[in-house]
Amino acid sequence: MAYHLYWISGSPPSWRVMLGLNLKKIRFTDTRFMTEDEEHKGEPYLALNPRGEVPTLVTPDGPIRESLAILAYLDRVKPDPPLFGRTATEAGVIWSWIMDYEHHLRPAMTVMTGITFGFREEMHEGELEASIQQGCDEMQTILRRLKLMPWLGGNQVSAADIAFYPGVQWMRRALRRLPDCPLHDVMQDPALLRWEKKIEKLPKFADTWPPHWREADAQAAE
Ligand SMILES: N[C@@H](CCC(=O)N[C@@H](CS)C(=O)NCC(=O)O)C(=O)O
Repeated sequence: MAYHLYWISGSPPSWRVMLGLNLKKIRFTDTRFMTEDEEHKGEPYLALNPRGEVPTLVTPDGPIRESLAILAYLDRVKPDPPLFGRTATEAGVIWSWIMDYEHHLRPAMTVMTGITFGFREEMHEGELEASIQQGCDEMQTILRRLKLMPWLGGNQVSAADIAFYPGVQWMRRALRRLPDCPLHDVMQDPALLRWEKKIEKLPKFADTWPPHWREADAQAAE
């Protein structure tokens, strides 16, 4: 098989790449690293990804790292359906939404989920609340867009939707532990729910759902 993906369950950038590969109907084999085994921090993986991060996609052209770079690569390898638009305007709009997410919502979301799940400690008082407030503000901007357009980039699914979706699911996960959080209302907006349902109808979507979430939810339901 020409493509091989290294990933960790629940890793948002890994999830993006899986969504992209499936949307393009590109078949791939894969290696799932378990975080606790630290395999991604040792040789030979560091030769593929010097930062020891996932995802890395091994391709006929060599290893490609960084989720957005991998999506851009896939778009050149197989232009249909396009992930970054067909026209200059579409590319500009899609990138604007991606960079908005990367620079504004994702940092807030990383703090919020990090503190909620105990991956990191609160550095200063009120940091969790501040990240939630920023998350609400940024989500409002995205909701205004999703009320106007079916997809973030316009009329077609694009890299903007794929880049954003895993973050939404992480926020939903964190909210289970934050019962009184103001983000609950925002996250119930029909425009967002409609958009998520459309993503979840994309090819092989179910295969991309983090297996450790599936297992944890099945155990909790027993
Ligand atoms: N900017 C990178 C971020 C990659 C990243 O942060 N990966 C995390 C998982 S979400 C990772 O590999 N963490 C393992 C570690 O650094 O030990 C991308 O978009 O691919």
